[in-house]
Amino acid sequence: MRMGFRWFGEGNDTISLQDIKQIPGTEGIVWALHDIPVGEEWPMEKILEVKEQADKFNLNIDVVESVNIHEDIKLGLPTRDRYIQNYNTTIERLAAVGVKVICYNFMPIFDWFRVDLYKPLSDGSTALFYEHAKVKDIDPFELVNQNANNLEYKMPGWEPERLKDLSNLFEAYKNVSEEKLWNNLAYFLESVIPVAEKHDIKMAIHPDDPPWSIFGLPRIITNKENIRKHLNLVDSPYNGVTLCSGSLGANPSNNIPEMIREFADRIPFAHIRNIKVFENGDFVETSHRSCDGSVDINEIVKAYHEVGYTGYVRPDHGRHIWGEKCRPGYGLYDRALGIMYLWGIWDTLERMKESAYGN
Ligand code: DNO
Ligand code: MN
Repeated sequence: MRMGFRWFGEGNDTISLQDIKQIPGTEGIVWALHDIPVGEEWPMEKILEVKEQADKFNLNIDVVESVNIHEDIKLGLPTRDRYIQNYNTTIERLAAVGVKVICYNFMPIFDWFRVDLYKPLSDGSTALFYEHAKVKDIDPFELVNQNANNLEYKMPGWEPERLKDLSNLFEAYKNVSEEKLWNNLAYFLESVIPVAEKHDIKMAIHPDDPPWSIFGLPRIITNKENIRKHLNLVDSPYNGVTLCSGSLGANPSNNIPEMIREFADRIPFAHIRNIKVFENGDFVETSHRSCDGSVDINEIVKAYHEVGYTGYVRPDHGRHIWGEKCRPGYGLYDRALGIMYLWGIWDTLERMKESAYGN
């Protein structure tokens, strides 16, 4: 596995490239141009700027997360063709600087969704928290306004400019069933995958987080059957998945090691993180350690090792620990600890393999 670390960019992240460089076994940044409005082409000079910054620390820029999808594409509006064209231009430009994987998601309106970004845990840390009953009752407008005003940082997918238009968006999605959303995804892939193929960039869809419908909006990348369906929409190695253990793990019936074994050659990028799922459907993000949460990270790493995984990996969210002030879920310390846990398991498995062959 090739380890990366999500970085939000100079002036947009509390963490420096020097910090990232010092995390053992970390080869690259997982990056994006967060200030380019969704749907626009990414300017070459801005792409090159990130490359230059990363080059100074000998960190690769192989994985981009995310080139977000304009709502008109997800809604299947006639204007989608223009945005798909821009997307393809961005793919070409990213390929020109050596990018290998683009992560994206196909969630209507929101990206990952939580109720509390700083839920206190018993050890004095805080973490992202999803409260099932609250999401059922809450008015999304109120929640979004609270978050948009209170946050020091803009959350990916929560950009206030985009969310201003929330009621129109909700209205537009009234006509979009799950089936329609699948069709709109297929339309997007049919145009984008040949371009990705030509430029040797793997497209990797991120599962929906949480993996079920919220606020009546359709969500489709939620379980093994649906991931299989997605991969078959365009059956190419360039149409892959970002297998996120934390997103899929929120539904305890998702068996992630099983998915790794089935989809091994279609997972160019993996997110590995743990969450604790409660009986009432609430979940909170925990350390990566298997026994701290409900997702068996040990078994997951074992499955990747077993299939001879050579793709990219990153720890996903972490808790906020040791008083760190950071972007919610994206501090340095807990994610760095997560990386060391993942390497600890991996290196042990490697040793065991070597000794099994008598070395
Ligand atoms: C959740 C995170 C997400 C992810 C985007 C991908 O598990 O990894 O924020 O980055 O949904 O587009
Ligand atoms: Mn993820």
